[in-house]
Amino acid sequence: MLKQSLAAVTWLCVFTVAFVSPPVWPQKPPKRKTPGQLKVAACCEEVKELKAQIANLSGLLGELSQKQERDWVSVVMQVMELESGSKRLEGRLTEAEGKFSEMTNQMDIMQLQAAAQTVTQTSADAIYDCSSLHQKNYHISGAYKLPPDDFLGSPELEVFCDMETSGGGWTIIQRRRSGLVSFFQDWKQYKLGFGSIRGDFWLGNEHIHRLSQRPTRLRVEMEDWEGNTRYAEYSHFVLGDELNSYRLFLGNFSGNVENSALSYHNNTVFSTKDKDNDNCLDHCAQLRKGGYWYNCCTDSNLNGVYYRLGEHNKHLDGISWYGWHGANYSLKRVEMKIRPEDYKP
Ligand SMILES: *[C@@H]1O[C@H](CO)[C@@H](O)[C@H](O)[C@H]1NC(C)=O
Ligand SMILES: *[C@@H]1O[C@H](CO)[C@@H](O)[C@H](O)[C@H]1NC(C)=O
Ligand SMILES: *[C@@H]1O[C@H](CO)[C@@H](O)[C@H](O)[C@H]1NC(C)=O
Ligand SMILES: *[C@@H]1O[C@H](CO)[C@@H](O)[C@H](O)[C@H]1NC(C)=O
Ligand SMILES: [Ca+2]
Repeated sequence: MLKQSLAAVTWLCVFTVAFVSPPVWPQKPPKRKTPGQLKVAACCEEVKELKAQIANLSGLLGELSQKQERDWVSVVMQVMELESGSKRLEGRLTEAEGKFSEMTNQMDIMQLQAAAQTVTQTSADAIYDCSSLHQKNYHISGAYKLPPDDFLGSPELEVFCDMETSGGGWTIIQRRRSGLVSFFQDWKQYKLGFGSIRGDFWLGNEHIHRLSQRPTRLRVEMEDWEGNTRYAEYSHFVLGDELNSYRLFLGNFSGNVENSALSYHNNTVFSTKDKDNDNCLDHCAQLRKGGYWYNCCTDSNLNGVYYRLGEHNKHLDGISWYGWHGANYSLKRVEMKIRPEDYKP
């Protein structure tokens, strides 16, 4: 519709330019009228009428193009309004996320480029994770940027370090606390990681696999809506590689919460909404709306849907730990973190 009108206007323009506008090429202006020209002007009433018609037409054209412009402007305005609307929303989300981060951590990202330059190419010296940062006297919890390391084959990676809990040195691999990030993601997203490092995120199965290649400890911390906290720790945490569908292996348990909620998932592989690797006829990732080591299906669902207070005890696909609050209780906060087994604070 718009296109057609535009084409019509274009035609009118061509017409008008051809017949109304004086030629633009240089021309000697006639100094005085010759008798022949005078004769033509005097005799041709037809020319006058033609001129009037053309004037009418160009008037019409003007009107038309004005209307076009109005339409166009209103379309542009609408688009801009839509855009600013979605920007506002996005802004509000970012703001909320930002406030959350501010409340819970006061630290800024520390650029470690300088440190990277001084590192010699030995694995003992390399900045591998938050535990190596702790050894280099970075003792403040917060977001850090790990430099890429050719020797270890590790890429640049933004991590969040817990430098306080039971000696610190923990690299956080999962966090739920704001509910602003959906964890109903596909295989690729879980592989590469998603979310925001100061808010809710999954570090990425590839990274977790790489970081767990030396003897590693897993710690899971949870908080319910009444403010009670629990933790579970597992020695010899291993995440297999992608060929092994990121199989989970857990060693010995310690902690102050019932253990089977996670050990039920021991020795099972990872499933997402687009990859059903579970031990069930059902498609657990679809049912529980997350990516996880689904067995048949869950005794815990730490990557489930974030439900807020008031909604948190009505759903089976929430962030649950069956042995603590049961299947229908979605927790308020969860953090999963890892550090080397031989770590000494
Ligand atoms: C110019 O247009 C008006 C109406 O818009 C019409 O009445 C008039 O006859 C037209 N004149 C010519 C020369 O076509
Ligand atoms: C678990 O603990 C037992 C006894 O403390 C020990 O022998 C065993 O090696 C541990 N297993 C793992 C996987 O850490
Ligand atoms: C996980 O399974 C292995 C054997 O496959 C077992 O040795 C280990 O104790 C199990 N871990 C837990 C926490 O149940
Ligand atoms: C969980 O909720 C479902 C349906 O909402 C209900 O059928 C089930 O009994 C509940 N389970 C528990 C343990 O509360
Ligand atoms: Ca299945």
